[in-house]
Amino acid sequence: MAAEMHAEFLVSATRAEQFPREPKPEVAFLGRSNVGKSSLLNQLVGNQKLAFTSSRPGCTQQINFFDLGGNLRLVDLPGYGYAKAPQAVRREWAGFINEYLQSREVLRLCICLLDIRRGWMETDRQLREWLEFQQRPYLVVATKMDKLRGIQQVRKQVEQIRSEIPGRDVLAVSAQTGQGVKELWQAIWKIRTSQ
Ligand SMILES: Nc1nc2c(ncn2[C@@H]2O[C@H](COP(=O)(O)OP(=O)(O)O)[C@@H](O)[C@H]2O)c(=O)[nH]1
Ligand SMILES: [Mg+2]
Repeated sequence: MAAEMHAEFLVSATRAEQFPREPKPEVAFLGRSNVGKSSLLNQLVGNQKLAFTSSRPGCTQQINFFDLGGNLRLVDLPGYGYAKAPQAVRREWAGFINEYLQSREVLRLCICLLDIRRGWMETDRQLREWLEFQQRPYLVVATKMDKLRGIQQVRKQVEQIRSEIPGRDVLAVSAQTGQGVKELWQAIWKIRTSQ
């Protein structure tokens, strides 16, 4: 599916006025700096160079919009929880992300990424509470599953993550190997077509 998808970079926004105006459903990728948002986005569309990935945490400060075949937008949000960023910078990022999450009408689904090895961290929980408060649909995705050895380890970590969100599914994926990406597409597509 991903191979046939035509994905295109649209805009890198640093202010809300720069968000695309054309009403298209959006799926946003959220998570800590370095959790693998951009990598997963690239893997989803089968283009390793589309979203800028980096081993240097905290360097994406814009909200990046990508068009997918003209009927869906993927949105790469700046990572939170980068401890080395100065307080004022962190506040500014949080404000910008909040502005998007609070007011973006076309936002259909938030993909919340967790590192499968670490599970929930405090900033992830804050984001989750904020999304629930805002009544935003979200899907928890545990990434970097290739870093774990064996399916037992994966199951154990997924179970651990799921235990904090009763009644919800947790998908395990790897942006490196592509594992779980098909399932993630199905989840995105279900939301996209249900509204
Ligand atoms: N092994 C492995 N490494 C990953 C995976 N996803 C991302 N990475 C690595 O983690 C680092 C941060 O990834 P990036 O996508 O830039 O994270 P972002 O800051 O959340 O956008 C990079 O060095 C990636 O190569 C994954 O699924 N498996
Ligand atoms: Mg990134």
